[in-house]
Amino acid sequence: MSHYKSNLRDIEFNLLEVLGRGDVLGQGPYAEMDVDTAREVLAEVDRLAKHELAESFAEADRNPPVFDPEAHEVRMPEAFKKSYHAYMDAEWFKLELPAELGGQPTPPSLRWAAAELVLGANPPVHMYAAGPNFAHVLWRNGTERDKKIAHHIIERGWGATMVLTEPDAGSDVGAGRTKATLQDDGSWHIEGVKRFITSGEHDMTENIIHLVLARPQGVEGVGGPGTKGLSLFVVPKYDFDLETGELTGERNGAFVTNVEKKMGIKVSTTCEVTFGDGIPAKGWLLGEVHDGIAQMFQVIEYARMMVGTKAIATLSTGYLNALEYAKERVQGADLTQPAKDAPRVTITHHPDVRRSLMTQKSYAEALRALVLFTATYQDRAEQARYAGEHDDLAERVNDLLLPLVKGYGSEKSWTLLGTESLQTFGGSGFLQDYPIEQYVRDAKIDTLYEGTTAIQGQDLFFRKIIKDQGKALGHLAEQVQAFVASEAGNGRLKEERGLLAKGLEDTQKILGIMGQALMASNPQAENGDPRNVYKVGLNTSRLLFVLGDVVCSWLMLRQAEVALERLGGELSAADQDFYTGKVAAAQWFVRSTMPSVRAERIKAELTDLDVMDLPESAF
Ligand code: ST9
Ligand code: FAD
Repeated sequence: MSHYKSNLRDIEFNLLEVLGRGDVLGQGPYAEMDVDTAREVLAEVDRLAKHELAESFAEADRNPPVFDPEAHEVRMPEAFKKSYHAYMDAEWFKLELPAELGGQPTPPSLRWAAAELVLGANPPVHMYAAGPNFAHVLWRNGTERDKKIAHHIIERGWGATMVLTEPDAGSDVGAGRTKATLQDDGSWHIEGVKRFITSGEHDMTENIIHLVLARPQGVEGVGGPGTKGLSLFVVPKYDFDLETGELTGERNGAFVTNVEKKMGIKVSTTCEVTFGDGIPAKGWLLGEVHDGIAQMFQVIEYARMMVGTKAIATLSTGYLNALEYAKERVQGADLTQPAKDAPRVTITHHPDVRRSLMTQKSYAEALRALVLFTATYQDRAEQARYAGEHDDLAERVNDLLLPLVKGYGSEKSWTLLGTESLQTFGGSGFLQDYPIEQYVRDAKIDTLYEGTTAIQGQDLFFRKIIKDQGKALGHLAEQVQAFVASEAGNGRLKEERGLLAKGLEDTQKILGIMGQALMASNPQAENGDPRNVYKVGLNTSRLLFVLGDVVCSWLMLRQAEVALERLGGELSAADQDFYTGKVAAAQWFVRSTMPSVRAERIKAELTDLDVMDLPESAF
């Protein structure tokens, strides 16, 4: 039986009943992808995910890839290879590509909905399958040469990687020392050691294309310190004929010199890659422009969305597995039946188990809503691009929401998988007989890679709010405020709308405190002291969490409003349950998160510099 339990009903509810994707599907650039086709796509990806993709999930964890350090090669588990090829052969990657690259234009919201199914069933399949997506980046940013490489990647099914991290350059990408030296033929030689490179080596594709950030040497005006001095290079594992894509048989000097042993997602190879040690590592400057960090952020933005989607997909299947177990596990008597010989009941009868299940359900559904809501702004931005325009607001709002999807989404998912989903199984959750222990191990990474939670919190405040001058946040806050002031829910959601209003107000207060601290850190301000910026840094993670809770509360109440309308009409028994559950989950989410925002506000008000003044030796 498949470990993976999807929630297609909720995905379709989000897309079609709440977020109005019916107005986007089948229109303009997406003319060929109408609502019926979208449903078929989701149904087919769901089937593939539950069967061929999910099949190798546990086996590949127990029998991870084997690294041969002499040959610098990795042997992948056969079961996983089968899953990977089943996915690639089905060509769902074409949904991600524009028509010029042989793709099937599809709104991002539907793409992320389908991605949830793959990422829930077997996340590393999605990562190894990213070659065509990387090709899209080459095609979008590249010269004619890069565009040819993009076509080879897609047509020949090559793998690809994003190569930023070095031993001394993790969060601080700008500390990278890998260098690039221009050659007479216009190519570059890369030298340095990169660390933690996902999909850096495997035996599932004939070639791997590395997108490497390196610092150009000896060229005037480029290669300075920090991230702005980094350029992006296209570095293949094997040399190939540019016109045909045929491998020449020559090995390029990009060798995997170690594969990490990890806590989770073991089948996803995490590699040390050494460039230019002995054999030169030849590469090309992407687009022949020195704009590496901005180009790489196109990949990072996608990958942050992907990580957030992976996290929530795992929480959702974790919850559904826990629910199934709880409905069958008989243990203890009902709390109202103190007699020693009272009948034993399934654990769903216990209030604390219900608390736990509803917490899991409401977060899984809230985080899915966040992912798909974010994707609707990607729909807008992409539609504008197709029309040769630029939807500035849509891009800003998407940017604002990304740290919530990635940072808040991954923290909530990983924590709840451990504290609630696994816990529901009691001791059995700790065993490999059930998928939960692997979910917990596999989901922890989501709070770490693609920028740790601390980095997401800082990105949210400094870049997405302050640098943005509050434009995107203002747009969102207006929508939340309008909802609060509305009659949404026919009186049934009055209390929750009140709680949301208070949560929004408390969040605005926290932002105010942070804004004041930032201004007070300006040495030019009256009594300005640069150390006041620490008070901002002490609150960035807090802001990430409270804003996540506020946005999700609002999205859940929007869902409840739709559900209440549906509940007024004729419904099948399944739909009756679905919509009843929706209203209950929304009310639960708002009642359990919004009151805590007041406590967070009080903590923010109490922020001082004591912890920064404390001598390190006192920790
Ligand atoms: C990793 C991979 O962890 C793990 C999973 C692998 C999965 C593989 C599969 C992925 C599939 C991908 C397929 C591609 C699909 C693409 C399709 C699309 C066609 N937003 O603030 P500054 C830029 S990988 C946008 O001064 P610092 C911007 O250009 C490792 N851009 O930063 C800016 O200039 P400006 C992941 C941003 O202080 C410039 O950077 N590692 C953003 O120099 C400088 O900005 C990390 O994520 C943004 N949010 O450097 C590192 N932020 O301001 C985490 C910056 O002029 N560390 N830029 O616009 C950070 O993010 C740091 O904050 C830092 C700081 C490095 C940016
Ligand atoms: P550090 O940056 O050393 O951080 C240590 C701690 O300090 C963290 O808690 C962090 O939040 C905190 N911290 C650091 N700086 C700050 C700051 N300025 N303010 C506040 N707190 C801070 N990289 C790639 O390039 N390509 C990949 O494909 C890739 N895949 C990966 C796969 C795996 C399994 C792993 C583990 C990592 C991968 N990475 C990849 C690297 C990953 O992106 C980094 O691990 C991550 O960005 C954090 O860097 P670090 O590990 O060096 O931690």
